[in-house]
Amino acid sequence: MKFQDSKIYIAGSGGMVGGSLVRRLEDLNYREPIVRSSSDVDLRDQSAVEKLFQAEKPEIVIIAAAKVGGILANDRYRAEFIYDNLMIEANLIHAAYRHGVGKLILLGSSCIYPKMAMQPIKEEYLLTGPLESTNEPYAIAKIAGIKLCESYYRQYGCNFYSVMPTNLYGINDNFDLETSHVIPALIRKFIDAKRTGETSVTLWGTGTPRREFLYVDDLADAVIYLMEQTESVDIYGQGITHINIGYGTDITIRELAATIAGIVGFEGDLDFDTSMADGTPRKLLDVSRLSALGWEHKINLKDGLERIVEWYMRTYGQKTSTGISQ
Ligand code: GFB
Repeated sequence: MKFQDSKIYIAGSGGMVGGSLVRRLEDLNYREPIVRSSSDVDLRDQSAVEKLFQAEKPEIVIIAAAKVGGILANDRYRAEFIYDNLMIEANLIHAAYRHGVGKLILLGSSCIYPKMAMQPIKEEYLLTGPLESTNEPYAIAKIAGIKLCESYYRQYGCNFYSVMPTNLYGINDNFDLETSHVIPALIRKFIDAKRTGETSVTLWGTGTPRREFLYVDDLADAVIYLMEQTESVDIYGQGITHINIGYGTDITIRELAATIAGIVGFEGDLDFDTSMADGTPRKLLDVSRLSALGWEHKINLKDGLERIVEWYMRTYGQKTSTGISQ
């Protein structure tokens, strides 16, 4: 592989996605990547980022660093979601340009697309309609990131581009019930209910929204695959600004809940708190571009969920529910 000896900087290596990228490079016998914890380098601070690039001189940068969370966190911490993400992207992309980085890949999110986009969602649907309001600040920051990469390519010829993963799940996810995404929340709720003998579990919204879920190790595999073979000219040359990374099929939140309840062995009822937001009714990515490049997911949803339930029990099994927060 042509990049095996390159100096690759994984920004956000302390998170679920960044950690998985580091493990994937290790599996492929890559040179040890450059990593920094968020307490060592605050990526919102331009001078700190500049110092990091001066010291490490990365040849490739993958941006997995971001302020992320589920539907409630996005809605409640709107200022943090837009400010932190804009600063992280702008600082890293500008430093990569100034220091002559040979390739940069920015990770975004499927929430960049219009709320009522046609399904499955093609890359070219970006900026064709209004966004879902609960995550508009986060989506605007990620769209700005896409446009930063595109603009640095068009003005300076930088080999920078973006990839848009669908909803992700995996080990080291955030299991805090207020700020997490739906999969870790449901795993924790069903395990806690089983443990305490509760007869029902409350979900947010109506249970009818449809979501597509990809295991984080598949995402990491796809990103490294693209890094090895795709240049920015390939992306922009197709008249698009980014490439979707998805699972290919979606399910309703009610079906997801039934699957997780089955894995955990919870046999009680599902209640729906309809005062909580549903968010986008559906966001299934069109992955035909990625498929044409020869990549498909390997871990099916049921197997992935079983792995996470098993990991959660091993990691938090002995603790009370109040002992788990992030
Ligand atoms: O995963 P989630 O928080 O994010 O919620 P989004 C997905 C769906 O699950 C929504 C429902 O319809 C929620 O109402 N849901 C049901 C729950 N019960 C729960 C629960 O206990 N916790 C949570 N969190 N949801 C986020 C965006 O949207 O997805 C971000 O806000 C980002 O910007 C991310 O794109 C991937 O899929 O709705």
